[in-house]
Amino acid sequence: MALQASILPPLHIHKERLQAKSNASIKDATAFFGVSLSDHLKSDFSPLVLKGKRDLNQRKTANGVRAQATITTPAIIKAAPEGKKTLRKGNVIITGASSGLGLATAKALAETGKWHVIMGCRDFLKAERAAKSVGMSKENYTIMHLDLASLDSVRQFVDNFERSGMPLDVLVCNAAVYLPTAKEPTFTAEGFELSVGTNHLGHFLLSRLLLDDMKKSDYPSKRLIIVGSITGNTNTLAGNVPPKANLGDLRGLSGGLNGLNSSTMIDGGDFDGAKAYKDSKVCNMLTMQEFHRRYHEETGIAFASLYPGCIATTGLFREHIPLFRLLFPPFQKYITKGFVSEEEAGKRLAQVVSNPSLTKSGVYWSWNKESASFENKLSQEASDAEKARKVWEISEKLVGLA
Ligand code: LMG
Ligand code: NDP
Ligand code: PMR
Repeated sequence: MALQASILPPLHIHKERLQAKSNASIKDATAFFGVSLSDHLKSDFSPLVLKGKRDLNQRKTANGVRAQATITTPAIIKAAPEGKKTLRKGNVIITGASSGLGLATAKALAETGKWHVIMGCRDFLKAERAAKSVGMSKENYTIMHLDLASLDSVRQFVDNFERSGMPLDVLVCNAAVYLPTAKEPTFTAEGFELSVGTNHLGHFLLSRLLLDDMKKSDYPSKRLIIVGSITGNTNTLAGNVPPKANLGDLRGLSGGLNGLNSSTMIDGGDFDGAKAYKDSKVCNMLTMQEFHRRYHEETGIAFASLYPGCIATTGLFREHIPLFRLLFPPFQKYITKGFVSEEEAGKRLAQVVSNPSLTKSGVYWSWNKESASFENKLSQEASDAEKARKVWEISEKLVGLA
């Protein structure tokens, strides 16, 4: 055991992890980093990580933005003795990692030293500054340009990622826009209403295209995570604050949400920015479950969604009126008590990425007052399998996959 201890990195079991363990069932109490300790001991561990550098500076993205990305590729090292595989860093793509939850998660994962974070962001400079501001060190992240409001950009991102040669182990669909005060709809490059177009359709194409990359990865615990929310779930108080999420019979989605020959809203109603956001979160949670039904058995990938808590201080509320931005954090802190800091929420999402006790697929994770994770129940609409299938089929037509 002395030898084992000397060749293994130290185990950092955080408070939340311990609490999570008390709640969720775990197979191996000593497991860490997505690999059970017993598996880990079977493989040779090398602290060396080979790095291949490729400069993708000046690659032109589809929407005309010159994306700069210096790719640092953590190689898969095959250890010489007995040709056994050596544990390598995990590679995780996080969309919208330039602020809020995405940034806090990137930071939490990067500082473990066990993850290389690919930050999929629409604003390269902002992302670079954000990574620096939270003290992420260069070898732990790569920024790649991604504008989810453009399907060409999504395809270009996937192309760039594949050219980098990095394996893909975990994908986190986190980015979102929320336009509660918009009187008129705005649109993505392809003409979809912006909230559903970005939050759902952009991620839908991204995750479908990256699924093949994930299938190829040899990582022991592969996960595809789509961030959901309480406000899309009408089985909660928060989900009953008007306007409520409701996808109706999907007539607007079928029509392409373009406001020309169809409504901009999924249910065919009049434009409402707050409702469009909540509807998009329902689509996120339905998509996760449909992925699970279609691909979990075949690929072993764990598909999950989560509500990380109310992170009332993030950029999500940037379009809201100043009075709301002033009152919302104290309201959540002292009245609903649903408030969580960006740091705490980042640790929660990082658990869903890497905690060995959160490997169950098809699950919507939440955390209780003691910050322990539990499997939460989705609303009737957000767990409607027939609706999930329809949203999937319509979405694949809209993004050009079918
Ligand atoms: C929709 O309205 C809009 O229609 C839509 O366009 C979009 O903007 C969307 O989600 C965004 O909102 C939602 C609607 C819900 O409006 C509100 O939520 C507005 C806030 C209503 C609160 C009224 C009180 C305001 C007085 C402020 C005084 C502050 C004092 C409190 C101090 C707190 C800090 C210590 O509206 C409803 O459904 C109303 C239902 C009412 C439920 C009452 C529950 C009581 C909770 C306690 C109230 C605390 C108010 C804090 C306000 C924070 C949010 C601004
Ligand atoms: P932020 O606004 O801080 O973060 C959203 C991120 O998405 C930003 O990095 C933003 O980029 C990025 N983004 C927006 N549009 C695009 C686009 N077209 N292409 C690429 N990236 C884009 O909000 P949060 O951190 O709060 O939100 C993160 C997730 O958490 C969302 O999915 C949200 O629904 C969810 N959530 C948030 C809760 C909360 O209380 N805040 C509660 C429950 C769920 P940029 O920095 O360039 O603007
Ligand atoms: Mg809500 C337990 C009560 C609870 C929780 C956990 C949230 C979360 N909210 C709760 C209650 C209430 N909210 C009540 C009683 C009200 C009426 C005063 C209320 C209002 C409210 C507004 C206006 N809440 C909001 C808004 C927003 O604009 C936010 C939103 O809906 O964005 C889509 C929001 C939120 N409340 C939350 C959370 C997590 C949000 C952010 C939404 C999200 O990220 O999905």
